[in-house]
Amino acid sequence: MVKRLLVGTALLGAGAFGLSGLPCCLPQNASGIDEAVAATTRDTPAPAIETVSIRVEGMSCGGCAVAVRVALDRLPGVQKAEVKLDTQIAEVTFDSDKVTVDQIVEAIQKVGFTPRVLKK
Ligand SMILES: [Cu+2]
Repeated sequence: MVKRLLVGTALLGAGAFGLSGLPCCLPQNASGIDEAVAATTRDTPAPAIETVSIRVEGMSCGGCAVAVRVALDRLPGVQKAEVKLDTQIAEVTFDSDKVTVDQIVEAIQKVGFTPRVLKK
């Protein structure tokens, strides 16, 4: 009886934590996704390929990571975007003739997270 009560309390606590506080999935300004990806994607292969690692602060679940990845994938010039929730790192391979690191950073900000460029 006592044991069962304790388990119930623990579950309640976990539930309360999950529902409160941290921005989850698409926070305040989810409409930013459309703005971030408004430009059309061109699929012409290009030579000036670079990779940037960006720490993305504020991701709290897989939905957050997917939202960031989708926003990056849709940027013209982004060839590949990998977003890892456990390390909070996004690795973006992009064509620097078509998109800049600043634009990539901006796309992450627009879906509600805080990007910090680690290395270019
Ligand atoms: Cu989330």
